[in-house]
Amino acid sequence: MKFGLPPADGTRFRSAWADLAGVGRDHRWGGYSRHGFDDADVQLRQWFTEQATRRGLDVENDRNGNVWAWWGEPGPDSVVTGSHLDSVPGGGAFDGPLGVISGLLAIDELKLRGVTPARPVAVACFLEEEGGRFGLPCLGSRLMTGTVDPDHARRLHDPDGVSLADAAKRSGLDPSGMGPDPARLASVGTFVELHIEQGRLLTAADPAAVVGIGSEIVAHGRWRITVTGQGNHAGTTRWTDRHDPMIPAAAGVLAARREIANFPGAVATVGRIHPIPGGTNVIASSVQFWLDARHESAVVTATLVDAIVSAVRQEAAAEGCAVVVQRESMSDRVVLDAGLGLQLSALLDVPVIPTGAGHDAGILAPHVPTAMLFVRNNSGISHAPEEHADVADCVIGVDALADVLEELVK
Ligand code: HGY
Ligand code: MN
Ligand code: MN
Repeated sequence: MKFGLPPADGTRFRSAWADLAGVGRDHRWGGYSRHGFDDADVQLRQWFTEQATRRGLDVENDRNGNVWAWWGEPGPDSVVTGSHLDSVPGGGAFDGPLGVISGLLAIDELKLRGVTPARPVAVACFLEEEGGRFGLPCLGSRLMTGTVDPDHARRLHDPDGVSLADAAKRSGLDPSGMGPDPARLASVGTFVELHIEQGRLLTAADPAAVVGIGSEIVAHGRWRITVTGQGNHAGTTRWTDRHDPMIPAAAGVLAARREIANFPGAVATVGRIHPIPGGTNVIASSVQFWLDARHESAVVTATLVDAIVSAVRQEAAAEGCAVVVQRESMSDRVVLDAGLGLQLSALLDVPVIPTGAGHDAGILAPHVPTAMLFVRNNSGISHAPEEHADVADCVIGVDALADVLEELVK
């Protein structure tokens, strides 16, 4: 970048990347399934701890399942980078791990440049950012910042009925300690998360740009909708006798697509639907499906969800089914630190773009000056096995992060 040495060669990046390539591969769907405290997550945390220790960093596992690697004594003027190691089910390799690996390699870069930080530096890995196992995104950063009740969190369970508390215990973390960690939060002076771009706003802003800076994160939430009908025989139950919960659920899936036309800039998705019992020749007794809705305004997001839910309720009334709607998470729009953004934009001379994806940076932003760097994703595809950033771009991303850290640790 403008100030840095020529980008670090790709060798170190490729080596770190290769370490993770086989961890948590999902042979059913392709891509990766790495979820909070599962075997892949534990293996990735061990890798991170080993990599950090090898660099002489002091590794701390905090009481909320997050891992911190410190260069210098933690203190309120620290500069923290990092991201998450978990994925969505069948997700890509870059969402999360790119930020963690880039943090470690950016520290290498600072040492290669002979930088002696005047402030403590850390690389953080946050627990279960995707919410892929326990259903609540940014679980570790929410626990640390006190934006989720720890008792509620401990009771969250995965599809197999394993609670967060039990999963934490199995991985050696005492769940009774989970909860707000003001001292740790106070030790974060500035947070900068590097992330693969999810979408195509960077390329749209500047087709030649490899790195971008985040300006804001849209409001977004998740709702679990349960439709209950009457289980019955697929072959012998006359149409007039049916109370098929799949019909209102299908109305919800279609309404999610139809209603966004009435809310410009909004998106709504049903990517997960679970009929019970799920037999081919069985009319389901109930159906659970999850709605992911987003818009820069939380009010518009809620209005959009209301419109979708009313379509479900309308169909359920006609089908003689009951509907229960539970909001699983909601994050308001977050504007990232403007001053920091301007400082980094001047330093790196790259585009500034919003994002429709949630991040731990969004959870920390109300508490500490926070910035995001995005690395070019040529296809824009994310949360899918095709998610990809070129090594050359990732190396430039590491160099940009090193420039940012060098600037902030003065
Ligand atoms: O779902 C999201 O927006 C993020 O990728 N966790
Ligand atoms: Mn993600
Ligand atoms: Mn992510």
